[in-house]
Amino acid sequence: MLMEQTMRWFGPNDPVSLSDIRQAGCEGVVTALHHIPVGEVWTKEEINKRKQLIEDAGMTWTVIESLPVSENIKKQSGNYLMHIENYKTSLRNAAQCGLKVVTYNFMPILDWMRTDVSYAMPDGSKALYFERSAFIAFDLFLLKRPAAENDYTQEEIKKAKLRFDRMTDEEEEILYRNALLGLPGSEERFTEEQILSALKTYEGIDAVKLKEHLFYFLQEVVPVAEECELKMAIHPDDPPYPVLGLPRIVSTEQDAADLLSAAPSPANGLCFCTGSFGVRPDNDLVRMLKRFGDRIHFLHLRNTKRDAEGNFFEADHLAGDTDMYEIVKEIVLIMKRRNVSIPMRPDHGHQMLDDLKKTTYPGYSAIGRLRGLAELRGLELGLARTLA
Ligand code: DNO
Repeated sequence: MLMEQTMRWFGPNDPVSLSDIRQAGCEGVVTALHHIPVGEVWTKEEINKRKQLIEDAGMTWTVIESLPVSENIKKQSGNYLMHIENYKTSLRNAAQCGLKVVTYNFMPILDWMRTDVSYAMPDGSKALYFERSAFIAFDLFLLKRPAAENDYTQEEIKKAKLRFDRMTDEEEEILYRNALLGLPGSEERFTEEQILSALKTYEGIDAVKLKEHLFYFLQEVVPVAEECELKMAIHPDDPPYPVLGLPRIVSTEQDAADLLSAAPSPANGLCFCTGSFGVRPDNDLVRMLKRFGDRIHFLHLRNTKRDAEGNFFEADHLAGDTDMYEIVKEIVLIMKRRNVSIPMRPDHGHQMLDDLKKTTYPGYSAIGRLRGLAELRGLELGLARTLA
């Protein structure tokens, strides 16, 4: 039994077509109804429309990425109880349409964050990059977040200042745009005012409080997921530590253990993203796979390369700090033990070849992901045969 191979598809506006994804060798796509405002119900009609498009292209849709959790639920503010009820209704609707896995995250305000979305690799392709000094420069000198300097050392601030002073106006503009890119799948970019006022609404919500809110959410929705045979799969924080003074609570092995035991049901599981967890040297991914294997319902396979300063770039899928051989080996063993095929997607990819001339969602051009998928597929097949 092999992993179910999928790619993310952002829907009919995605410049990467369903036919492209099928030609990459995927059996399915993972997608979301990005046009439905966060907090509202996904109706069966809308879900089925999307499902039909995918099936007409010869593939299946089993994983949602993402059914987003509203800011009100994360903060327990405003109409959050109604949003939780809506979430349950969306889960029931998704299950009735035949979907199996629901990916989501609990990162406040921002999803993933990079400072450069076209970082030149030595081979001429382009990667996503997080440069710590540039990020601190953004926070202190572009966003000008109040009291931001308390989050950094004097040394870091000095370096960020030097970095900032050397930036051209154009570089500042690009950094600003990258950092405020917003959520993948939306064209929406936050303005400076929007971010600063959103940040203010998190005053008083620290990591302990945010965890309480996550656990409450899980205790509400997991029984519904269980009853309709859906699996919830939380995506870790990216990068896996606090940013812009916001708490982040799905970054470490301990975080994962805490949230899994807050609602101890097989329906409460993880989207195991090797790229996100792998940025922290204190996360031992193989150990985490061994420990949480029964609760992993979706896999994002990706690699990063970090340095001592806290910078990291997205490496080739089989290179970087994460030993992909050991990871895939562990996954093969988990699937064998559980007798299931876990859906995976090659997460992100370099912009390369013809894609260098195209505009796609950062990280989601076709050819780089196809390369990642092809390499991972070969690795898995070899391991599965050997371990059979
Ligand atoms: C980034 C993605 C994440 C992920 C969400 C899940 O490329 O892996 O944006 O989709 O965090 O909710």
